[in-house]
Amino acid sequence: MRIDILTVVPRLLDGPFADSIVRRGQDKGLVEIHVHNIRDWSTDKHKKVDDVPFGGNAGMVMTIQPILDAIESLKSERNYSDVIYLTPDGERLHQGMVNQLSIRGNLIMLCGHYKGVDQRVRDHLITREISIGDYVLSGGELAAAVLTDAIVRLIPGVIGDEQSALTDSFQDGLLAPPVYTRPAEYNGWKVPEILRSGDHAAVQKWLESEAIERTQQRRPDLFSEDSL
Ligand code: 6GU
Repeated sequence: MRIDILTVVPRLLDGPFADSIVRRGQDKGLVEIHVHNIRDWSTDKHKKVDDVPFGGNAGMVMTIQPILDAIESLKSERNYSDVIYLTPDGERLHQGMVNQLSIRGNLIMLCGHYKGVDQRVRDHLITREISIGDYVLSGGELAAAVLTDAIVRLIPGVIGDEQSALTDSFQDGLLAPPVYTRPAEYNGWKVPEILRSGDHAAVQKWLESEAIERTQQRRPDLFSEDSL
């Protein structure tokens, strides 16, 4: 899979893909992540990428030209299954959407900045609009990083068996159960006896009931329909 991210602040994305699991996915050749500066496509003599809004409200709006040219140039090189616009008024991201996106083809992610992009970009070029939650970020870049991370870790081969994405919180509609490691007792704090019993079936049963209890306590909404 290939993910192309279009932004006016590419430096915001220097960090998130350079380490850990997303780095491993790239090193293994399972995903390519390319961050592009929208300004590089601007035909304006000052490389402008924004302008004042029609109607006269405050703030600046990202113009069509560099975005259209960037998307067209990417599309002329390969196929993309979606052109995603990261925006707080998009569909709120959940694990089910991430699962879907991880088994589709290449993706373009457009990061909004300022007051966002000209509506005609959204009408004619964007196939999907995604928000990562009900709060406002300064731009779509951190949201694109979140979405990319969530997708990449699901690409087969990126995560080893030892970390299994299937046991993540949300993947089975439940929050993950608590985890413990050695030592079995520290500072007087003990690991639950059942985990040290060696009874694999009993351990699995306990973990499942802990996951259910944790979900009931913290996120009862996950038990209602359409939450995944
Ligand atoms: Cl995708 N963009 C911005 N600017 N703010 C957000 C968001 C996206 N998702 C949640 N808040």
